[in-house]
Amino acid sequence: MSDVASAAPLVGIIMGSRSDWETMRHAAETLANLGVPHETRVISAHRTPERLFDYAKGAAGRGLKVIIAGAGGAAHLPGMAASMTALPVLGVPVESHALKGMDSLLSIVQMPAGIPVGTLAIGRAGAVNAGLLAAAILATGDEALARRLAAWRAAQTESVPDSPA
Ligand code: RP5
Repeated sequence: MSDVASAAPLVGIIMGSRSDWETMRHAAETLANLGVPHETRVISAHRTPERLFDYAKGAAGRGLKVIIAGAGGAAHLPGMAASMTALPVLGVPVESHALKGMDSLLSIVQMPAGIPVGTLAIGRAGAVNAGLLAAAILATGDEALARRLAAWRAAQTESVPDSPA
């Protein structure tokens, strides 16, 4: 088992359905690439509300520092998680079949004042950026992680070609 897999998780990645994994795995892969210990769980605000309650209420006490929550459609998972923890919650709108993720985005982004959710882009871009943002939050208190994040960004810049051909 790698150090990242065996270390106590700092980021909890939760999603409303197993069907969200194709999107949310990009958050997990981003954190793994940066060496950030994380865990993944399927938790539905509507189908498993008690699982959500237990997870959100227990997250800080278990040592988690950030929660990434992805859901599609009537995407209440990020907001409900945020209502039950003081940890930063990052919301990823999963692209829905019916409305292409606009329903997910609007469900997640328009939180009432007082309960913040940091909302990312729809789909893979949002999941990748949620991973990067979670790492950036943790990096404010972790110099080694800050260096890994800076190296990741530098490698990305280096990989962009000068011309399209
Ligand atoms: C939401 O409903 C989930 O987050 C998922 O994006 C969507 C569809 O779920 P399934 O019907 O595929 O389980 O709660």
